[in-house]
Amino acid sequence: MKQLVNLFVSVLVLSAVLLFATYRLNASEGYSGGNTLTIFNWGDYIDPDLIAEFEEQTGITVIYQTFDSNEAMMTKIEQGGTTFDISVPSDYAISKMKEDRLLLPIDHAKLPNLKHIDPRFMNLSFDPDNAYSIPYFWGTVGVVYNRELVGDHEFTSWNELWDPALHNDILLVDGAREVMGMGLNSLGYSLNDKNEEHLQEAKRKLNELTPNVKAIVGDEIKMLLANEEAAAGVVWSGDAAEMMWENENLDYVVPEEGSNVWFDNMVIPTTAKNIEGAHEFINFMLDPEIAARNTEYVGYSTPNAAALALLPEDISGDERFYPAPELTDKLEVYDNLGKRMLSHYNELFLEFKMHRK
Ligand code: N2P
Repeated sequence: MKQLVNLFVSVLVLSAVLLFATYRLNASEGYSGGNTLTIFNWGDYIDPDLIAEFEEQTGITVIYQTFDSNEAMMTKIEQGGTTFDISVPSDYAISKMKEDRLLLPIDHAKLPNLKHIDPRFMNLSFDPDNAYSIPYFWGTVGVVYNRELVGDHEFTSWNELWDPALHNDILLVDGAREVMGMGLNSLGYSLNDKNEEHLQEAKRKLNELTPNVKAIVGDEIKMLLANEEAAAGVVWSGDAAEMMWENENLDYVVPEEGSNVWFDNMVIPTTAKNIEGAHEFINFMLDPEIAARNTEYVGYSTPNAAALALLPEDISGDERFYPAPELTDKLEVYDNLGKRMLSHYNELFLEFKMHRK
């Protein structure tokens, strides 16, 4: 009898262990059974306190994962097999994901806070009527530079980055569209150019920049420039804003030949399991007070008019990060260049990276 009891206890313990292991496995794969919400966002792109507050308010448990490029994010979602209830692609990636049927329609009736978004950021060409995407942050691509380290340069032209005096002293954000776009813009071409000769010319021009490039980096770019490890960097505007809070020698400019204006929007991918929770999260992030706190934490520009009104004047009135529409109208949004051309841009960027080795 004692043996039988022992066996029974062992079986019970084993089942409990197995049950727990399965639960852990599911959780780590982003399984959205139960009341969980899996969010897939850019690195350093949310105030972590807000996630905790959302969990508290709704009883939903958030599983949070990050990516560092639209391309990496799209590949992961295309592969399927992982639950993502929310993602935050940029304009051209939204257009591509729509085309590839990777997005679910968003029910505006569930978003009472949508009214706070400035109409200037609604109905943009990549998603007319915002049927699949809701504004999160927006910004530009430009040059952050350290006034103490760059001599007379003010980077009103991209071409100033090629000055031999900046040998091994510049950093580039690790983005294919950003770096190729800069190469094309520096030659006076569009950052959506599909002409093969122009693209090859841009790559040759980028190769010539190699001696000045200290590193091509992700989110660490903020820390490196704030710590004066390099004199200048090609960055997204919000990262520049964050660095400038840390180091007052830094300034940010969008060169005159042109650059990119981008829009990152929240979407619900077809991999979603908690569609209700996804709407709750979007509406939560649209709340003016929440959006204002997120903006102060992250440094990027908010498309939420009511949130902007809550921010201190030194943020909302800074024209480097809230340029007037007349200025942003002169900048280009990345086009969805189509599968083949997007891969080609990636290849050329990779070749440029290899050239440095
Ligand atoms: C934040 C990344 C910003 C994304 N680390 C620009 N689209």
